[in-house]
Amino acid sequence: MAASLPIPIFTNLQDLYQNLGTSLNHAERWDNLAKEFVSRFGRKPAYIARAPGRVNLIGEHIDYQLFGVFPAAIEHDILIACAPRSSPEQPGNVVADNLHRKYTRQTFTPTRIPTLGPVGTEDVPKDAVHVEGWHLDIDKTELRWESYVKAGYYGVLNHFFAHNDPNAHPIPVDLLFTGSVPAGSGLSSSAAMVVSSTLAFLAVNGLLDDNNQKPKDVITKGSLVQIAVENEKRVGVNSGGMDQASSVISLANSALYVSFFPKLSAQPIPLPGSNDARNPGVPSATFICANSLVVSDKAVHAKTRYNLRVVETLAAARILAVRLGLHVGPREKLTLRGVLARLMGENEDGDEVDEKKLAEGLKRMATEVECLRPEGATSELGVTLETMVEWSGMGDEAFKDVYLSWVDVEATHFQLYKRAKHVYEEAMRVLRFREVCLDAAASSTSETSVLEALGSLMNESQESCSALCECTCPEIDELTRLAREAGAYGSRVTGAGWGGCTVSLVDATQVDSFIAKIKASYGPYKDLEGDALREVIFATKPSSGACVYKFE
Ligand code: NG1
Ligand code: MG
Repeated sequence: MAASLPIPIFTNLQDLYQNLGTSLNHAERWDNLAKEFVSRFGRKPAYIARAPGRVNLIGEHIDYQLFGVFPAAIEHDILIACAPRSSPEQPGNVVADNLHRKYTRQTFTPTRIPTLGPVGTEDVPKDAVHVEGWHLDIDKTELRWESYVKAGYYGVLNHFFAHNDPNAHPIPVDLLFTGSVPAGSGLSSSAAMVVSSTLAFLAVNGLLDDNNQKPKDVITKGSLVQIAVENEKRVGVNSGGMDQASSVISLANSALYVSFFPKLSAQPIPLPGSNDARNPGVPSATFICANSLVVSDKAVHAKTRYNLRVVETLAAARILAVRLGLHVGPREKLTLRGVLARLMGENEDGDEVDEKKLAEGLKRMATEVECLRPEGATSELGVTLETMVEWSGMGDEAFKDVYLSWVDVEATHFQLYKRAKHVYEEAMRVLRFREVCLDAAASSTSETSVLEALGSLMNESQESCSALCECTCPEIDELTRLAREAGAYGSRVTGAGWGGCTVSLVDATQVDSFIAKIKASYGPYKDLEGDALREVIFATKPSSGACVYKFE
């Protein structure tokens, strides 16, 4: 199983580049980072940690409801050169520097606190993030680059240095970052930052070396995903696990089907024609990312956007369960996937998912959600908080405590029907998308009809993201329309949305002409040339997931 494999550690550069399996010239970038590290810190790095961004091909806003998604790691990544520093008087001190001048050098030290005191006391500031025995401040009021570094560090401290051994000290460390994942564009620069930071701290603290580990401590790809998901929540978004899973587990030349129920599992899936890209006449799937250039600031808008979707879908799940007469614990935050499992009598603690049963269940749920349709004059707006509480069958206080106390949301109305319908139908599309890819791989066919089938699922997904999930924006809607006009089989928003990138499915032979057409038709691209244009619209090949290079 892909998730139970260890994190790849390379000591030979040729093996590393081969594993990355991409066409980019890596050598120059890795080499330059190592040289810069020497010039800034006066010694060689001990490791370089790498984590890629990802493009989600299909399955949007459903991972936090525990439905499977279909992303692929991209070639764009974050690299961190790092080395321990011998200054034992400052345990755990971090100097984090960045090749990008915009991100200035940051220094911070986690503080050991003897016992965890009540929040707000002198030892434990109000907004501190608590580690049993350590604390580290993460500024949630504004987006700061080092917050992702701290988030990565937090998990390492929490998992490996939080016990009562006074001799267990994290090592002081120097870090140098470089990144090629565009920030705030839906390609998960945040997950790439958190995963690579987590890996760098694990590496310098000797936690990835075989000889230092007890078997139970071996850090698998799956356990790195779990730590990274928890870590990223520290930055303030209650996300699912798609980004971290694809950044960690992906393999070159394959997309990744990631499912979260009953537990995390991941299956690499080849894309149609991915081995025939240079074979003229054979249609081959190429995915093109195009940035709408609308920046969606998650930190600023989470209350009315991302986190609101999380709350709406959770509330919808409880109400559905109640209406379908299913058991739901008084304080249980049942997911939409959980509702389906209970309806179909699935084993919620088991390992296996009966795929046929899942598909049948999804079909049924897509109609059961009708019971969530709001009525009355203001039904377009959704339902008010009062109605939602009433429908849930819970008391006002209990409802607010379970669904609203842990997350910041701002809304007068809640769209339960639209969101739940989106989730179940989108989950169905993911299964179909996966099936089309698997069938094409099994018969080694890559015909136009295969790309057409995938493309129309992507178009349906875009329509649903726009009309039901309402996570697009006019520019994204326009860009996907232009992409279809320019010959894409399908085009959709990728990632959280409200701006950021689109992903379009194009035949490998059409990439250049497609990009030229979009440049000519999408207003914000008109004045962009050369590198500036390549930064906003580019074809991507599925890349491999996170790894570490160890200097010897
Ligand atoms: P982005 O914003 O693209 O990183 C977010 C979530 C995902 C998933 C998608 C929507 C984070 C870190 N990630 O992705 O888990 O829910 O939105 O499908 O917030
Ligand atoms: Mg992100």
